[in-house]
Amino acid sequence: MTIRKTFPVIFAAAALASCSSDDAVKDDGPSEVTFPEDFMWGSATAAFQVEKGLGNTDWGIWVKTPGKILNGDDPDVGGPDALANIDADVAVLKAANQNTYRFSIDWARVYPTRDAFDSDQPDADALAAYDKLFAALRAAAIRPLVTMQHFTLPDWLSDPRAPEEPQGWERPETVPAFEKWCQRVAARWAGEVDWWVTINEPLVAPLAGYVQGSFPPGLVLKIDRALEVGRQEVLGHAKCYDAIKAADTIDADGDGKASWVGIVQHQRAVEPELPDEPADVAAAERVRYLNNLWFINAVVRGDWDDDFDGNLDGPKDRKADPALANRSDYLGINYYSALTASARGLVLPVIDASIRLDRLDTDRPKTDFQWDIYPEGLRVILEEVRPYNLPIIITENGIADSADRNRARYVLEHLFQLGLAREAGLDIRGYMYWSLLDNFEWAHGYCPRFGLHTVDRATAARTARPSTAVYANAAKTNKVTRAEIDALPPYGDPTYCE
Ligand code: IFM
Repeated sequence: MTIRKTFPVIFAAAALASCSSDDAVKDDGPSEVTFPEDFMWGSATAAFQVEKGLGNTDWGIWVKTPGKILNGDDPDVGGPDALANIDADVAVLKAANQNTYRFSIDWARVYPTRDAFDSDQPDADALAAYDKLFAALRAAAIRPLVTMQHFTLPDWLSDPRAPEEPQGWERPETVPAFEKWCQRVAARWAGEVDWWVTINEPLVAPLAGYVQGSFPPGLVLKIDRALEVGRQEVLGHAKCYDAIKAADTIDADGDGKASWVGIVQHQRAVEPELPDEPADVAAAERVRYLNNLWFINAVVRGDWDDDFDGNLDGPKDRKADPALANRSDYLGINYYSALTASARGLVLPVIDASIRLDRLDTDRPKTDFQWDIYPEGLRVILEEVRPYNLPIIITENGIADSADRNRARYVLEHLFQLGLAREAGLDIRGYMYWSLLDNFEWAHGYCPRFGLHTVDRATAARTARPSTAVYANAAKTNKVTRAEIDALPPYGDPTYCE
């Protein structure tokens, strides 16, 4: 596979979108932004990051493999143990004025073995635990936003001990099995849930798992396999969408629609490492297309760019495929930061660029995770998705900040940009802070602290960090003012997490 050296039209459109929003964010703008009464204010978690006892997943195997997780951290030791602390979590959500909770239901917890899945014998304890969570949320009038797959897969579909064999989404049985999983979850909890996510960040797992090697199956620079994972996830998403639509016919929240089903993408504000270097500018356009637009084009427009080259003229490409198009009722956007792309360094095949996510050579303040703090970038990536004309939920946005020194400013500045985006006509329905709790940050273990709440490693007690009150006030008043932001201390040095 080769990537075109010319500048395809599809890239050019994205570049225009980001330029115009760049101008907009430089405006002095209003002194406050407001949000509607029915705005979804919430925070997010994912099963493997906050639950215990998921050793029967690919990640469960991965974390037991020496050297894979920073400091040898283990989600079964000293984590939030969320299913044993449901009341505590719902109480802290409520105390922070949140009306929405995004979490995932873990496939391997509900169906611990292939036999259990094939014979549709779900684990009774797992069902009871999730039933209890739904009941507690309902009692607190907190809307669930449920993710069907957040990185982990059952070990009977994905086994990192055999990385040379096809794993997870590469296996032919995974897409049909995922379709069944979605159908069963949606049927069981149709009366509780209206807002669904199919797959969390479908392009992060293949990049980390097949290019970078930090996620299972732990391969490095296996680009063709990574791209195949991305393709299969598009197919899996579309099948899951249809399955949920058929299974969830109950309008649980009375808004006139039984289900809202969306994809969640991890979008970065993509920038050339050297803005005056045309090859870097072209590299940034390719990365922007591949990371931010390729998947959405497939599931919203049905445009299947099989060879990832930015055009639909390849032998396997398809335009407006009815089996893929219109499969996202809203766009779930996870936004944290920028990335830089360059035509130098470790240039990845097909992508034809090298990519840097952390320690960027910019003047921006950094988080404990070495990511740039770049609130204006939120508008940049929101403008990129304006052409899809869909409702948007910020399904994740947050900061690793163990000292809680920068979190309040980070949240309010991002909310301000979100408010500006609403005023500029984008249909933004909600904001989920990542994360409700300090939790297991994948290969980085417990080191990065994203939580609104700390979790005592011995007792699992939750304690709100001071910044939680700032977020809670925005949720209560549906408003963020410049004066509030100006009253906060400037960004301070992070406590790097290594
Ligand atoms: O913790 C992750 C989450 O699982 C997916 N989105 C990014 C977060 C922070 O890295």
